[in-house]
Amino acid sequence: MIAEMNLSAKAQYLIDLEDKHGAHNYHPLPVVLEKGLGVHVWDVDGKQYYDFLSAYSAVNQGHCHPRIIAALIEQAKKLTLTSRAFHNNVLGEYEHFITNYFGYDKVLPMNTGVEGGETAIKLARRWGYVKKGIEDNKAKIIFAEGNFWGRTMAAISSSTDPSSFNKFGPFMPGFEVVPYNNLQKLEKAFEDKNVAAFMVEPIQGEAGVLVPDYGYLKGVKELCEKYNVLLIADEVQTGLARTGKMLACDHEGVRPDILILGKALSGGVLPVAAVLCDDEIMLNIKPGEHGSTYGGNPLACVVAIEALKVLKDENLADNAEKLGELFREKLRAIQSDRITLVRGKGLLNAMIIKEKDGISAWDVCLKLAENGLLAKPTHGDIIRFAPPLVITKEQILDCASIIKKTIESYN
Ligand code: IF1
Repeated sequence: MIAEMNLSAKAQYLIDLEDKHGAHNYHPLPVVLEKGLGVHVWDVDGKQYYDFLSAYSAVNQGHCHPRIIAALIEQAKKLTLTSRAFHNNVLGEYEHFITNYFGYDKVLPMNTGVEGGETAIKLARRWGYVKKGIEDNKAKIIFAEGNFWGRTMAAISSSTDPSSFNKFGPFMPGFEVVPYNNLQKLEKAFEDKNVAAFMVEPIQGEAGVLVPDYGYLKGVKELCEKYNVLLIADEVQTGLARTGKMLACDHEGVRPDILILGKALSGGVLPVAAVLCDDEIMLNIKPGEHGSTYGGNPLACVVAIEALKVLKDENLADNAEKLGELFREKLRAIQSDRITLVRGKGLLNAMIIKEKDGISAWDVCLKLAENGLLAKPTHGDIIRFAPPLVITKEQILDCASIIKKTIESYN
């Protein structure tokens, strides 16, 4: 076993404060961060790290991107929140901008990713009743095994991970789960006339960066068309250039009926989420039937416009595509029987670590942190590697060599 990291008194004090006064719903690495810029973060003792989590892909544009922060500060001095009881002078511009950017008729602004998911399901159910003619209260939403879309009661009701749903029941009815990456089982489920939508991550993040077979998404879309079922793409984690295209669905040229975005929509500055779809679906929800106090607030609107502009202006999708290839190539070249698999797309990657001599993925992450690279283990044996997309070739090579050095130190 590797000993826990040596912590300064300051870091230990801050960790103890969280432990004493905060809920125990997380088990973070023992690192206390106080500053971030681009691909780097610094801890309270001044140690610099590469951030290979990017706040679960929320900081695709890099920490504290100067353009995004400038937009935030300028707007913060003028107007931050009106609620939707009144109009404001940025909401319309944002709605125009984002619908153009992604090619949908309308957007419904929310805050967190999970609210985006809830919104998408409400839209799909409403469409099911009003347009598809499903009998009231009979609508079904299909999900894929291993799905993750947040922590609300509805989100955990579709979950197949006991640590998400155990002892939180009773659960939301009208949800059904099929295996991921399996078109036959999906078609079987679609034969039920009450199915309104299939909600799916184009690459499953929380499940451990599970990339489906090429052709799966196209097949899903075809089945959706054949059975008049809406395709809801949860691109909260995979979208916004992370996987090497603006959307992960773009890899197969698939246009979802409902698109959910979150995380990097603000570049990590504040919670901003959005649900996009065409009028045929969106306009079935009328005034007073859905909303949010903060959804579409002026601060969020200007931040999101800037965050989206940065993605294109800095060619972050192309960078993710190119450097992702290079990164996986370097990881696959590491000589170690501890690594059982390297997979991913763009800069959303995972490495599976076989536990050996008591060294687990957690221990590897502690050692990586010591060596200046932050990554978080998941499901015991998977390490996710997802740096900000502003990373350079030189930096990604440096990081690959840190990972190599760390893993080979156990040989
Ligand atoms: C936590 C993982 C990532 C998501 C997809 C919606 C949401 C998420 C595909 C909800 C959120 C998170 C939330 C965070 C950990 C995390 C995560 F480790 F679980 F797998 F990103 F990789 N759809 N993902 O991945 O978005 O409401 O949180 O804004 O601790 O719950 P949110």
